[in-house]
Amino acid sequence: MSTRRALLDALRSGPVSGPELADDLGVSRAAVWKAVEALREEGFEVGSTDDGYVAPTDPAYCAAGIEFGLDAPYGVDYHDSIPSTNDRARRLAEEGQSDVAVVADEQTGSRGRLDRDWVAPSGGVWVSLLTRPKIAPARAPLVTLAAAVATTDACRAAGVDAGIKWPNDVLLRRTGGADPDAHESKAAAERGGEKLAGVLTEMEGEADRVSWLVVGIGVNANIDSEALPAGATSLRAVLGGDVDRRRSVIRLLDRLAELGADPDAVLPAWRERAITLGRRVRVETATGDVVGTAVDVEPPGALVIETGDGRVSVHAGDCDHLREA
Ligand code: BT5
Repeated sequence: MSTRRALLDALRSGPVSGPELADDLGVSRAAVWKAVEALREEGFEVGSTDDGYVAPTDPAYCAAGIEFGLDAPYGVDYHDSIPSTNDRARRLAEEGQSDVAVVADEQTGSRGRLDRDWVAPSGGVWVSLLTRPKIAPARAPLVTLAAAVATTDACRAAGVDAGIKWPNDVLLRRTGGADPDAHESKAAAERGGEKLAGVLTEMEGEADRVSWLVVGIGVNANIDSEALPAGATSLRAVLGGDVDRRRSVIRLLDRLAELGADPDAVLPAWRERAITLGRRVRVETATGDVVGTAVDVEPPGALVIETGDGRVSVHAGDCDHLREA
């Protein structure tokens, strides 16, 4: 383990003295001091007390700040501004890396699915996790569902009532009322609610084995809704104040790691958080529209729709929630 990471881990359980850490790691005191200085330069304000070095009470949103609170075994690659965290993660994959979370404050060329643009100004949680799961490519949709679950849980922990629209949109859940569509834009109404977050999964692999997988998650966190496209909202807009992005991204990554280790938990968790199930939907697929009532999601992530002509399983497509007939 690097001195930097060991220092961050040691700081989690209270003050740690330089000599103690140098002894534990078998490195020089100068090396420990250098690591402390490097963390400070990164924006992670390590304090010095009589008992040793202490962690900042409110760590900054930076690589060290995120790694400091993270239980999951991921390194963090942080950028103030980058074209796309997914593109950066893909490049790291090509270099042979794994278990890295690329995080940015702002993205200038981020992507949605099917090469659509994703608006990602400063203030969002823009993160792409690179892993090399030992699964067949056909099982990869499960990772997208897991990402939607983890994102929903992070939004809920921040105090926002989020739910999932198949397959990967995290929306603000409607709170009922006579005409639930009355206060929403047309775009949001067609989508089934205002969009808080989206997921873009990309991978490379052979027929039977994924080589690398990048799951990119964009959460509109501390962003004004005016800066977002029609039909989108943000945690700030809903809460009337800002969330601790550091905490949110840590929750997100830890939850993803948890679900990655327990794939059987993903579908039940997804079903529990779904807004789509029980709704009338129209899914635009490559071979035409499927209209009916969404009744289930089945492995590895297909939506089961009850149509006039029986049940149809849809594996990919854009899903609109329709008004009840
Ligand atoms: C998605 O695509 O929802 C996946 C978005 C993934 C973004 C993350 S951010 C970190 C990582 N790095 C990347 O470069 N990408 C990932 P899709 O379902 O195709 O939705 C895209 C559509 O949502 C656009 O065509 C817009 O209509 C709308 N949109 C764009 N930006 C948005 C935003 N910030 N919030 C809500 N909706 C948005």
